[in-house]
Amino acid sequence: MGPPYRQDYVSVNVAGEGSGDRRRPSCWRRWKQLSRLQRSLLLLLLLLLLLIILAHCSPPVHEYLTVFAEEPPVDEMAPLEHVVHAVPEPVEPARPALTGQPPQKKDNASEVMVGDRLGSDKRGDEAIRRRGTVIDTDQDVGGAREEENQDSVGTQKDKPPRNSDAAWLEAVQEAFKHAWKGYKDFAWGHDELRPLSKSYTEWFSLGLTLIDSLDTMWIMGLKEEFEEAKAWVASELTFNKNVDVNLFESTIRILGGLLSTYNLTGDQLFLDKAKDIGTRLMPAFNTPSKIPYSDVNIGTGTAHPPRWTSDSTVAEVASIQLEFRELSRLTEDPRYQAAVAEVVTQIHKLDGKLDGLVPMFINTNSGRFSHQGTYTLGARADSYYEYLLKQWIQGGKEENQLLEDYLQAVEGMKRHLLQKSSPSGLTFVGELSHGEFSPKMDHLVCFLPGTLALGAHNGLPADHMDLAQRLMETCHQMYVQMETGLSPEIVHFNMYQGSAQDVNVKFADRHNLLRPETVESLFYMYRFTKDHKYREWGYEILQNFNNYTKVSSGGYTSINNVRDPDYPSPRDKMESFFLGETLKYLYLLLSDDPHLLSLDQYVFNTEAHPLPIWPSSA
Ligand code: DMJ
Repeated sequence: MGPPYRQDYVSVNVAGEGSGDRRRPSCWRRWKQLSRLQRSLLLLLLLLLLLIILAHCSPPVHEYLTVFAEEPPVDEMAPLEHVVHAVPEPVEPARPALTGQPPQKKDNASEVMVGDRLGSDKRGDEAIRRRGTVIDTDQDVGGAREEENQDSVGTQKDKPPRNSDAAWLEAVQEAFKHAWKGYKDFAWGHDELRPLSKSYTEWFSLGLTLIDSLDTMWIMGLKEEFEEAKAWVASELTFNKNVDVNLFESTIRILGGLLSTYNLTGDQLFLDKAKDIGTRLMPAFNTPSKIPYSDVNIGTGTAHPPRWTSDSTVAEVASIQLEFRELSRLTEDPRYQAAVAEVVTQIHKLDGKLDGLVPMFINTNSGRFSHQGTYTLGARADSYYEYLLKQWIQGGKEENQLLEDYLQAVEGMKRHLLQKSSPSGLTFVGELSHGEFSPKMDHLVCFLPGTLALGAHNGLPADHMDLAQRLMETCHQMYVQMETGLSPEIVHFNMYQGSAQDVNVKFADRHNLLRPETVESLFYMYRFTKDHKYREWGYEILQNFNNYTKVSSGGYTSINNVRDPDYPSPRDKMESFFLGETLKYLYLLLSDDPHLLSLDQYVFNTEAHPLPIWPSSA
């Protein structure tokens, strides 16, 4: 019998393992002694354990499972005329209270670092770090060191200073200057800023943000910035380019922006440029039906529909009228106005409307509505309604056909799309699809309170104003019920008695693109009612843009998740309408000067560019 140590040595070699781990052989031996069933069970247990750990570490999966489990019961109480379309996808519950108070941030809402579990983002060599009130792009990846501005972390430090017009105006100006700084430093002359990557995106390659911002700078009295931008328009802006542009987007942002700036400044440069782009857009109307194509090449003068269809969007073909009509008035060339009037006249006569409500698509060959049966005040139809009223106002309230179509559409909306939520009874505008009602409301629909109020101000029925007030409250709730105090792109309202909260938000709808519609309506509501709550609501929204979308090196960014104040997940894009519309409406709302662009003298296009109401011909 040999000595005991020899036995140990032998056992290591028999196990066939390396010599570095003396415990292994005995574990392995125990494992081998287990039956096949025992081994399978153990492996299964390990796998389960791994899955549980993963679910806890990965917020999207974890949240998805939780929220899906909280899905409200499907339809118990259908509205009178239509079957309620059940919400088919998982939704996130909203904050239950309807207090109107700004949401409280969590105490630990301090910062989000690159590489942490809440969602990291790294572009190039930069770390993107959110530090309470700004998204900081200036730290490197390993830069987890604490910064000096800890006092601003995770606090609602900016409460509305009541009745302080000067402070409010300064706050909007500061926001604009910060947005402009980002654009100037990293995207000058390009279409849109990517504030996190300190670069830009091109859409039409026409300096979209710069043109969209011109009149905002003029209105805010930012002369230096305006002059710099004007110099770029004079020396760099050319429309003689082989690029495809979208007729609607280039009309409302570029043509509208140039016409508005011409009207405000009287500078011929802007009218010349407006005439140039307006003329280059005209080939879009050369279609069999005279309903324009969606896209035009402004260099070659050829127009075409999208690759996959010969349809155009109703909102797009019916929301270019204010601009082309104004171009005709200023140039005394009737061709522009005639082209857009033809579209309105044709839509007026078309079958397929539901009590004044229009479908979302129209065919450029046949001139008829296509994909009929869906009615919404949101995307693809929204500004059709807005422009019926605004053309009527622009033209001195003489074009009765426009008024009739508008009034009929409001009645149609009240009859088919208006509902109340549960438990709080918020009035909202849903959608109808082939007879089924869906309690879905886009943030885009929040233009409606302002438009209804504008109509009432111009002599339309007083109940339009009542409805405007109720819808304004709803749009406000779409902000205050979110953890960031910023609205998502789309909400779904609960209509079932016993619901715990009024608003649900699907995962895919949690983004905020810095859109203007709610602050736009707040501006109208305040002008017409003088109720200061509307200004306070607007100021809160501004603060929340500052808290969750401001990028330290300049600019603001769209975000992916309005429900996560710890990491709203920046998208790295500043839309031109943030400067053209959102900040302009905030400035007008907070200025409290009814003579600054009086609503009895100006009508705003759908991109917030003010155009004059035409002098009466009488
Ligand atoms: C803008 O371009 C216009 O307001 C348009 O009518 C809708 N979409 C954006 C803003 O949300």
